[in-house]
Amino acid sequence: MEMTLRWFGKKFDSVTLEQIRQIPGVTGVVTTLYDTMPGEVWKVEKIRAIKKEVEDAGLRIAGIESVNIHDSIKVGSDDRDKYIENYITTLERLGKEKIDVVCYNFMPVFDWTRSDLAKVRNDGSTVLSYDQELIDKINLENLLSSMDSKSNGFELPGWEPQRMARIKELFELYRDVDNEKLFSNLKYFLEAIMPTCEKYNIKMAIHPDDPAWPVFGLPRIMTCKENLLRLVTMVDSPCNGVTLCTGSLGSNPNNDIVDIIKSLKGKIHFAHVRNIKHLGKGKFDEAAHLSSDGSLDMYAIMKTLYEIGFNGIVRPDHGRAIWGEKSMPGYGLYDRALGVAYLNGILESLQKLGK
Ligand code: DNO
Repeated sequence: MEMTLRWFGKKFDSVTLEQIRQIPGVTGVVTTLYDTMPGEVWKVEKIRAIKKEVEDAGLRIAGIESVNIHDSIKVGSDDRDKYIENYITTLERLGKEKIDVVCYNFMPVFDWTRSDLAKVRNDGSTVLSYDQELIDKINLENLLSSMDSKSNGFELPGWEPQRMARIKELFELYRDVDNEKLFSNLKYFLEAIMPTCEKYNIKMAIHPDDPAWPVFGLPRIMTCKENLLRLVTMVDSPCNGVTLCTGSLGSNPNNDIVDIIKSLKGKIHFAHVRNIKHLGKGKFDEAAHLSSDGSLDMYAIMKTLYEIGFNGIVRPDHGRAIWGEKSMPGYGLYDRALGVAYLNGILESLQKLGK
């Protein structure tokens, strides 16, 4: 496994490459061209520039998170082929630069959703949290303004203002899209891009829906073992795989993460490993990575990844905001670095015990 950290680029991240370089065991970052819009073809010069910047700092781009999918592709509208062509061009350009893992999601309208970006815990740290009851009560405008007011001034991935300005129009677009339609649009997209992925050995890693159930009446399909297996079998290619995100799948206590990892053997291209604390139905707080701080068994998760021979990229995921750090919510340096140290400790013992 290669330990990485997510990095949003100099302009958007409070964490620097120099800091990331000093976290023991981290050799790469996963990043994106954060100022490109879904559907846009990525410029070769921009790809090369960010690659150089990362390499000059002694790291490598281990993957892209994310190349976002244009809504026309998700909805299956008449102009989708144009956007798929653009996506393929971007993939070719990444492939030529030897960037070979691409994380993406197929969530309608919203990427991840939370009801609070800075819930204060007993230890004084703050975390992202979700409460379905609050979400049900809140109207969209209020949600958007609360996301904005607690984001420490950072633009949140998936909640970019340009996108949120079109929120009503986006809801309208998805009016006739149900789970089956979404699955068939995903299949159409994957079938179109797989030849290019295979040519450059680019591993597509779909991110599960977060939380792992429908929100705001919108369909959501990447929520459980059955649907993830449907995804990996419906388009049969070694490049069609998943991002195993423990926090997203783990938001639903019915998802048995260890079992999901075993059933996806060979299909996991990227792992996001984080812990959450279940607080009741449809309610959870994010937690420190340590197993005892939340509801997930992080040792069992890492052990299963190790045992199925997963040797792809892994990253700690959302951390708490600690020690006074002001960052993009979930993406500070300190708690994610603690997460790396902890996950590396588990890995070292697994490797030594495994010999
Ligand atoms: C949130 C992230 C997601 C993820 C995308 C992948 O913090 O886990 O935004 O990057 O869903 O496309």
